[in-house]
Amino acid sequence: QMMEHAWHNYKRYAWGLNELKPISKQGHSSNLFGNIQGATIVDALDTLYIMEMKEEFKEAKEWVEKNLDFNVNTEISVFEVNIRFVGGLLSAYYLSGEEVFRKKAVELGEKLLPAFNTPTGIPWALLNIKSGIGRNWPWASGGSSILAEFGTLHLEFVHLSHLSGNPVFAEKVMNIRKVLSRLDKPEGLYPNYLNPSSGQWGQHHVSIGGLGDSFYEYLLKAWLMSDKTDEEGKKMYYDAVQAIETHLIRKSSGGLTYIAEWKGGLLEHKMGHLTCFAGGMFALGADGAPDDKTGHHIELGAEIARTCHESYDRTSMKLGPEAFRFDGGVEAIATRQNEKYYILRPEVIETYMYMWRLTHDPKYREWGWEAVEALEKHCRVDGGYSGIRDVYHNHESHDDVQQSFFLSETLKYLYLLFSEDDLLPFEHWVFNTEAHPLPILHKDDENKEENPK
Ligand code: DMJ
Repeated sequence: QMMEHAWHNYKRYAWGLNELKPISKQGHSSNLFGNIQGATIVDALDTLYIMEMKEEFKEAKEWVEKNLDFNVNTEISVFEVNIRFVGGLLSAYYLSGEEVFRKKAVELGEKLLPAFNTPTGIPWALLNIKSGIGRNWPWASGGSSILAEFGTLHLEFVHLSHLSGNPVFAEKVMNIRKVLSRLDKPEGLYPNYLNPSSGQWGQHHVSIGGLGDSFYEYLLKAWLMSDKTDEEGKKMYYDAVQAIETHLIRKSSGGLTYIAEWKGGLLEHKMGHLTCFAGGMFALGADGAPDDKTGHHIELGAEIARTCHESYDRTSMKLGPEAFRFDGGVEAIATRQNEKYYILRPEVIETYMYMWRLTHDPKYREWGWEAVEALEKHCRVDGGYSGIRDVYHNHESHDDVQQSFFLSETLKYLYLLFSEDDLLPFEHWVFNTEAHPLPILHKDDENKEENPK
């Protein structure tokens, strides 16, 4: 019902545009996608499919066939377009088998290739998909590319090669790996900024939240998606987790485990909502953890889930802030006004979903249900769902944006949290960072294709 409300209002007020403004009941455009249109449609395709909203899936598919157009003179974020559009199209293809999605995914992948034309092959953040001219965000440490952006192309690009028969996509992302694995890492940590021309790190700022997050996620998932054959991805992931544990993970005096940020060797005792995805990641990676550390990684996931739940529970609205702190006498509470907002993000519910699947502890469903009730009470409006400006207030001030990831991630992870484990089982699927399921490329399947008998 929540998906129906989000979708039908998008359809009514913003059909074909990127996102919905649920209060003003009109379209919302973000410059992340330039003039590419229909972000909500493409991001929501697989959610509609999984929820068996057949009519809606059909109309979304028809829109993609007739209107999704990449022949536009526009500058886009390579990362955002990859995770939402390429990821969304790939999942829609794998779930439905409809050729149009495969074709569009490969066509868009080809448009993104000029982003890799840098001296090192580390891609630009921004790309004009007509001219092929790229550049980096002007604010990013002396012209650097961003770890979470260039490190979050791997899964989709491996699938693009798989589906197109063209090895170029996989080669581009394997080269990113090569550049990273050759570089010295301060204390074994990966700074968020890397200059694509010099191949040197920018500012030594390390984060498992914004600017760093999904790079770590994709190391683990690349290994899982390769049917556990990608030993390099595996090693890089577990080595990184080791360094994160040593240098970033701390326990508050009240007993809450959190992941701090690292700035040139100094810790900032702050954790972002984005960082909360790491609970699910640690638990998902527990199985392959070296040195008998499986139980330890599950426990780490459980502790992060508990801390993130506390960040929700300690607000008036029972929805978590964008960032919360463990200093100045507070724990798991936002202290700065500009960190008190909630924009319908999925990471905490994502972690509940992984923890539920991997432990079946009923508290994760209880916590997920608390989030449902809070979303219904505070974010649901006549025209859809809106973010909130301050989750510590008693009265909502809505930000008037229904983010496309609310449909692709937040609602999908909630649905999976309350479904049986055989819906998109982890043995066969990994989720990209926008919650788009991609099939594991099983060793046996490859043999079958090469030698069907
Ligand atoms: C999504 O686009 C993805 O989950 C990304 O990895 C981080 N930001 C948003 C959701 O918060």
